[in-house]
Amino acid sequence: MSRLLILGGDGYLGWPTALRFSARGHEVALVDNFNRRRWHREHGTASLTPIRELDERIEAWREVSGKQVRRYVGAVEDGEFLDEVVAEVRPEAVVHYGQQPSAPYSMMSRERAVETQHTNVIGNLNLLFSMRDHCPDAHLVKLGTMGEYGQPGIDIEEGYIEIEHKGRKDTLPFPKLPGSLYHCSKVHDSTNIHFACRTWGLRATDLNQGVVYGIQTEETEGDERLITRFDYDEIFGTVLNRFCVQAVIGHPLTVYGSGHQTRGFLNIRDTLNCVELAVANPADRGEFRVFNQFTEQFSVLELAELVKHAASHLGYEVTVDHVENPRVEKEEHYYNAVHTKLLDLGLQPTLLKEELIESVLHAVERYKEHVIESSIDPHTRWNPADGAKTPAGQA
Ligand code: USQ
Repeated sequence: MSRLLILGGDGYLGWPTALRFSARGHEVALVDNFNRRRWHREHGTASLTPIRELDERIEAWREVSGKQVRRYVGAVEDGEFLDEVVAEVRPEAVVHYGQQPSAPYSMMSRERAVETQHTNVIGNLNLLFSMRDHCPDAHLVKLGTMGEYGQPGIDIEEGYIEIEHKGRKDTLPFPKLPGSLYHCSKVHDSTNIHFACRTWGLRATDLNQGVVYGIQTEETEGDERLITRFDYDEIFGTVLNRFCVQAVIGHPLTVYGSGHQTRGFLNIRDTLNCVELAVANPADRGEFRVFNQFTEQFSVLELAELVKHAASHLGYEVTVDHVENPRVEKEEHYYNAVHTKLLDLGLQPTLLKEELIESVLHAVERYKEHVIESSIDPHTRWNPADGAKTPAGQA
């Protein structure tokens, strides 16, 4: 049993992660300032699933499991607040999800871009100082993103690449080509964490996670009061979750552009398994370790076809639309990302089989009357001046 601090513990992944560690007998404390709930209120969107207030969730978990989870309400950007929490909890591991996680949100306006980078970069920096000062031996498990690498024309390695240049060789951080100002914030975080490991001897694992899908985890499925949020709007919904909602309500699937964009994907259950593996196998003092956290690669169009097929077995007639791509991103590109380090630690991937899509579709059916259809179509453009045109050399 160890003491664990989870930042962003009210979120899509943070809440089920907290339950997982609590179920395994760890002493869990959460931090959240409910920004995510606020952002949805401001945009007139909401989780499809009826999520309870944090205190109600914690109380429900106590009833169900007999376990107590502590919570601290405050912002990670508030360095004094975070410092007090870290000093009080003295965690052996910190799992950091407490960030603005949406690429479209970061591209909406200057204000949203600044907010994203402030929340993410300053929050992470505050955490590094607090860990240095109060728990320098603790292990930081930070949620990074596969999107830090972008889509280079070479294989993507796990964090580092051996480079030979003018007759000399070195192993250096893998080059980054982030695709949004949100993804840029994660690159800045990685640089700062790496620096803190080299300079102060902290230990950290950056989990460069792909696109997550799914609703239920082992701990949440028993009691509806424990369910996690599930977003499908153009800002916070990720692509497969969006397609499942669209299929159920009869909205054409919104494939952006050709749909040949390829990404790494993983089930929410595997997010929890990966974080557990990282915590159970900490990095060494001074080590900045990077794991590529996804289990399968798909193009967006392949996903649309998979959802269409699974939904047709449940009696839904689904159409696939190629909408003008609101993002500036490569649609035709090479993509081959190494992801063996978590498998080496024992990860058993949950693969995207038809039954799995059907189970998400069934969960969506249950709450479909909550869907706010006007929040589905994409309005946030990466480059408003150019409309949705792709710049030369990017297509
Ligand atoms: N896409 C569509 N149609 C949609 C929504 C998205 O074609 O209706 C496409 C996008 O153009 C993009 C791909 O699907 O090419 C993925 O988009 P997404 O919105 O599912 O995911 P993304 O913006 O990349 O961000 C999400 C999470 C973020 C995480 C990232 C991992 O919101 O927190 O870091 O996935 S990764 O994509 O590997 O960078």
